[in-house]
Amino acid sequence: RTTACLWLMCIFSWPAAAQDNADRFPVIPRPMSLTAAEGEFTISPATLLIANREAGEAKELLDFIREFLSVPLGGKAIRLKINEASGEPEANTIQLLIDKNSAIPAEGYQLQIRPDHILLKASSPAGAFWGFQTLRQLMPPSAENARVETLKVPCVTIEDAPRFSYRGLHLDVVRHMFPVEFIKKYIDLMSMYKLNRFHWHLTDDQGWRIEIKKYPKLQAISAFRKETLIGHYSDQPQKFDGDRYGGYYTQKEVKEIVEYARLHHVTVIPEIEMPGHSLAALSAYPELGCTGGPYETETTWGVFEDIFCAGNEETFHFLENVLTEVMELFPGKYLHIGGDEAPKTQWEKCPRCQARIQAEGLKDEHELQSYFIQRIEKFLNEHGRQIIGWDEILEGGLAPNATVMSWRGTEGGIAAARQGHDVIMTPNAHLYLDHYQSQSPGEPVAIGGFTPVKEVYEYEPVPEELSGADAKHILGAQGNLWTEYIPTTGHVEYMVYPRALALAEVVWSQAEKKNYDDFLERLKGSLERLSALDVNYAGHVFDVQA
Ligand code: TNX
Repeated sequence: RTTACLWLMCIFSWPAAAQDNADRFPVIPRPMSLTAAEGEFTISPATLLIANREAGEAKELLDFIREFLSVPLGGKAIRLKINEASGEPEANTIQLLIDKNSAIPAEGYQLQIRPDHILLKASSPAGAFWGFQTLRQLMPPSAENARVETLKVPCVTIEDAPRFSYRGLHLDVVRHMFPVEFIKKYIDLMSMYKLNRFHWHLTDDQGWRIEIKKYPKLQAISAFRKETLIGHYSDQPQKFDGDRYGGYYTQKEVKEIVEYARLHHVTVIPEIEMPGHSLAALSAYPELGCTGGPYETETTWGVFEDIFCAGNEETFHFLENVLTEVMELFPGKYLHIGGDEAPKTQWEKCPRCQARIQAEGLKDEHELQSYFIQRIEKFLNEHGRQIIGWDEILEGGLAPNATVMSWRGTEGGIAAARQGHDVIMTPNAHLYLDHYQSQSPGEPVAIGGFTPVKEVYEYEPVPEELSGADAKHILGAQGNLWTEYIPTTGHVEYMVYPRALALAEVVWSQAEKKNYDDFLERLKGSLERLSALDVNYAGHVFDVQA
């Protein structure tokens, strides 16, 4: 009877408590454990930030916290004391304790808010940074952009750690290009929701968007096309240069973005597409294609037959030189080499490709693609880097150390994990943010599909088919934003938010902690924050007031 009683108490008290927690603690992604407490702490200009010695060494983190707080506190940074803070309560302090020997998991944190002090503990600066993002979400939304009367945060104890180490968001800057400042904003928002991998799609048929000093024609020719895709949009000036559309990020700008991301604990993964989706490069260097061209940077979107020639040694020299400059710009372990949608039509007709198939004892053009990717992988591995490729790199045999990004569903990811390869799940049915998100008649034209926020939310990255050691190969998941139909920054934000918040909960929160209704409640608070940050989220795709 006691059990039945407890059970009844649970079902009757739980929804109200959940609602209350969601209102008071609108944290996304949902933490592992959250215990509400009475009262609140007021952060004021008199609050002292105390760091233990290890936290004191994380200078960039301390700067980040103080700069963030200086906005709501009216321009002045709070005082900072670096010492051997013990974690004992000390009135009107925010105590930051980092101890690499503590039992708190990597990227995890503990946050305790009491009426007279705040304690934030972690085993790494990254964990403390994510903990601060939680604290940030407990502040009033106006704290983001304005001086506030009082900066109160509700009392609570939170213990938290991510479920997956790879929590990705992608952006295609080829089909349409976006300013450096916007890329930074994109990264800042990612980090607010504890997403930590920015997949930057930099090259494709419609443009080449990264400066490569050794190949100036990539800047002069490949970076531009005759016109923007899908007609002309008028709500934002297009990047036109005379009568062309396009542009590229200089190496200086790339470095700036990589550094900005580093300060936000986000790793940037650049993608240089090969052997397909390469018409922009071929338009400047036609000798790298099977027919010798001429080629033109594409003004429509799709899958095109002209791709890098696998029979030509020059192709490999070119790509190795390009990747050498790319490696200098991106310190992360992974480089994405594409590998998707590479029709074999030209390779079938190309004498040099056929000669290569013969010479290498390959069965067919699929094995030739595998040869191509393996050669590039070997080059990058020799430089201490790892490749990620779209799931087509399974065809003809996986490169020995490749990580697979499973986009045409989950089958590719399942097969790769069973072969002992790491996998990042990005199945288009659940995680393609270029799909329609509502059936409202006012939706702007999208590429197709229908992936409402609930569909994203309900995605489970570890397929039922995998267990044990195979399941451990699922590093995480990623949302992709291809921009064929997305010409402006406002439109990017409209497609990404709020769906990226659902994604954040998929990759960070424990599966058993997920609850869509509770998510919607917390989303109300988050949307106010996004408004304060001037984010053009899609508010009408669901009724948050319901
Ligand atoms: C397929 S996803 C592509 C992209 C397109 C996208 C549109 C992938 C690896 N390749 O080139 O932009 O569909 O949804």
